[in-house]
Amino acid sequence: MALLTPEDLEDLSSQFEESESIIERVTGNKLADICKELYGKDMGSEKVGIIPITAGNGIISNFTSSLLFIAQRLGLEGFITQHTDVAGYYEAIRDGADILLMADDHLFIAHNLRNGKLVTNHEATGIIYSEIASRFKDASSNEILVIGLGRVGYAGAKHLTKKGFNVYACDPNRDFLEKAVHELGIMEYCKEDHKKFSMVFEATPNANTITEGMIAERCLVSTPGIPCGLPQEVGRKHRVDLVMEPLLIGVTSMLYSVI
Ligand code: 2YC
Ligand code: MG
Repeated sequence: MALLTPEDLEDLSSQFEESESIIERVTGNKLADICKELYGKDMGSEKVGIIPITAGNGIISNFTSSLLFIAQRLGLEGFITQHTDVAGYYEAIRDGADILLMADDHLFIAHNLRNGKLVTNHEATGIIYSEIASRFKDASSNEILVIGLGRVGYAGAKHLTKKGFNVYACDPNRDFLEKAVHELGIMEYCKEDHKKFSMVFEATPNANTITEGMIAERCLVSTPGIPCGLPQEVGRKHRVDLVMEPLLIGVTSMLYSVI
């Protein structure tokens, strides 16, 4: 999994606000309203404890401060523990946290200590980005393309099949593809079919995974992926709408899913 860099998290608040306005323009819905409908409930007065974790590649500067920014923006009280790791975990619980947020290099989780709900970033990110793609106002059919069937892509493809969309997908890893075809009943996307899509959910750690042949006249690309899967010239030439933000859309989905 590609680890975020401090550069990725620079002026994250404006990246997030810009993404919010694009989401509202192309779906007609605010991100918060999409999450309320998706998870069926609204934010309460939960207190969020954010614990820096030094394991593996260690602290990513701006990571925990970015989480505090989004918690407070959602109207929640939040704090970053003075201590890291286990001492931080103890401090968060001692100081009354209801929801814990912490990430090492393998997993980023939200855990609600009051109702026991636990979610991973990759599940919540896959669900919200695929949901955004599926709500494209100018979609020409209910066929949607999923590029990348790793943890994030698979979670999105599963969400879309449950919603009854005609899901086509591709991934250079045949095992990932066969697993998703077998378990989710999705269809393999073959470029020879020249099928074009107005809704694309891209979840790969690779750049330029989207080609002109894939996209319909009007198209929305929704992707948490860094680097961007949509080549700039393709995006410009075909006036493709792009929802792409490295962290906070996924964290918003995490918090709504555990309240
Ligand atoms: O600062 C800290 O507490 C670090 N232990 C945080 C490590 C986060 C590692 N995960 C990532 O960089 C991201 C995830 C947020 C989603 C994809 N990669
Ligand atoms: Mg990508």
